[in-house]
Amino acid sequence: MGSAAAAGSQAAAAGARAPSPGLVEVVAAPSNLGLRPPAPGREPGAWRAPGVLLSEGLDRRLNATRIVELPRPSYESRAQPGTRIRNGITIREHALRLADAVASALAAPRFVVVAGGDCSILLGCLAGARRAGRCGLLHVDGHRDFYHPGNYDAGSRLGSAAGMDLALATGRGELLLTHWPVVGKPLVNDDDVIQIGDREPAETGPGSLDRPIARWPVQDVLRDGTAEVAGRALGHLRHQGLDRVWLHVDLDVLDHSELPAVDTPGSPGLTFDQLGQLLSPLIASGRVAGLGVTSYDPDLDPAGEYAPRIVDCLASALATLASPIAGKANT
Ligand SMILES: [Mn+2]
Repeated sequence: MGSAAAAGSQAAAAGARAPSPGLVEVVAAPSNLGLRPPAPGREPGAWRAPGVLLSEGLDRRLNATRIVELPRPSYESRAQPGTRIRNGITIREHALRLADAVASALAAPRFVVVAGGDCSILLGCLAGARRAGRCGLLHVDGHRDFYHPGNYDAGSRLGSAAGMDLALATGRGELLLTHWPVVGKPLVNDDDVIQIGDREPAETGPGSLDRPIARWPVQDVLRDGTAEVAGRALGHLRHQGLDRVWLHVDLDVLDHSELPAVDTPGSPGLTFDQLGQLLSPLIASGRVAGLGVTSYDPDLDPAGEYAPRIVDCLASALATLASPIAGKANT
């Protein structure tokens, strides 16, 4: 029995409605709404990432059966009325469109890959995935993205949703981005979240993570290995009775020497190979409903040298789903 067939039977045993291998849909979510302007009067280039990844062959490499391209939302640097989150109103509008796209892909059923965009796309991904019931979150990110009015002074500056997406997803912050149609609030319970790969040591202070969110920082992944941490994460999902999760991958979990073309690069971090090795068993478990990839900024990659490596990494992580041979093995 191949690994994809094994993954399929595990998912069936767990009661998940898993798509057949090979049925991948790509949703392009060209948002840069959650980021600060890189310079006065300029807007972040993360909105270009889906187009660049598609032109590098992302859909072909994933053997995607369908591509849905959402319109590019318009970015405003100034505050919008009634919110202390930059582009808050537009983020909600974009997230609702994204949620529709994700929900229909999952209902098909297809495995959905959402190409962002900045981390604020997590909200639309979860809002769509949750319409079909309980769905946990594997948040693989170089940062915890956990700023909320309980741990920083929201009055002092306009907030960036890309630094608060995990807080918003767990119901912390403005109602504008925490309460969603069909689902209500929160998009995901703390108990149903696993954070992997952040390099932030502080357990208190601005952006600190509340218990009981499970967390393995990047230092653990580098010390114990990707297979060990993936195994712990899957053990936690089994323990929680979670047979369905959304996988959020912020590419800033990579070391800045591997991928400098993100809004907030850092170190230590993973290599592309390590990221693929971490994600692969998670996806092969059959518990992952879909994946969102965020933070690549083509404006910071003028020679276009990193897009092929991102596509390679995703293709390797998703190999058990994308391979037509794996599909035949399952029939
Ligand atoms: Mn992030």
